[in-house]
Amino acid sequence: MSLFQHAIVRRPCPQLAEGLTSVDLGKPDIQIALQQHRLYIAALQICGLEVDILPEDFRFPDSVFVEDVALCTSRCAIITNPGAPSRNGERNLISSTLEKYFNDIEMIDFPGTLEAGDVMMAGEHFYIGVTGRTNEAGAKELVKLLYKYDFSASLVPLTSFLHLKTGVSYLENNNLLVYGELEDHPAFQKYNRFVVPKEEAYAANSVWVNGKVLMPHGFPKTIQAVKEMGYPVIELELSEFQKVDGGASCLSLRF
Ligand code: CIR
Repeated sequence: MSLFQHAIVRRPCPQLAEGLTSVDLGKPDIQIALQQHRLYIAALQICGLEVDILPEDFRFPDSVFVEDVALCTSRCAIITNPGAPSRNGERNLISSTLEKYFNDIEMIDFPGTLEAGDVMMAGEHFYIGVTGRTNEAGAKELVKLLYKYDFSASLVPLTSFLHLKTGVSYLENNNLLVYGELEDHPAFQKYNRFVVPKEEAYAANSVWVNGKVLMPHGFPKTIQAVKEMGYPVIELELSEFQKVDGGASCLSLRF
């Protein structure tokens, strides 16, 4: 596996409380969110990444979830076409930043929609969730682009998750966290899987960064399982992002 050198994040904006959500955990507090975000950046830096911090954008309440607007691979970057109407304009904010790091930049376009929270990289293979945000046309456009860069890809149709990575995280070395509708999915049987218990569902979205795993604080069984897989864990308070359906991976692009 290759190590990441860079991350891109975007500061949360005061309108974060107007972000899309499917849970009833109250409204995020922007001051606490900013502090949690600073510690998230520090965790990426501890993992050796140089972090490019983009300014908040008050026009887009969900723009802190920068993972959804681009897929960054070792060979190219692909700007997505978010399926949530309130988030679609976020795709226009990222290209100048990506141009600093990538010679090859591709785009997903209508009728295809795609959010990169639906894309999970496992070595040279990419799993693409088909969800309310990523339609089949968008997923197929992405497959074509990935093949162009000598990667492989496959589609994972989903029924209940917001995004694919809501319920599955690849932690390298054949290790996987998996939850809910993906527990018995044939595509993931070949991995060494830890099935995340229902009460810890939020921890199914954890993120491997250069040998360490960034995980939300407060999910002891899953954290213990990841430690037993051999990874140092960095626990992060992400409560304010959880209130608007955001998890550990959503807050950065890593490459
Ligand atoms: C949304 O619904 O789009 C945001 N409130 C949360 C996005 C989370 N992103 C991710 O899982 N990659």
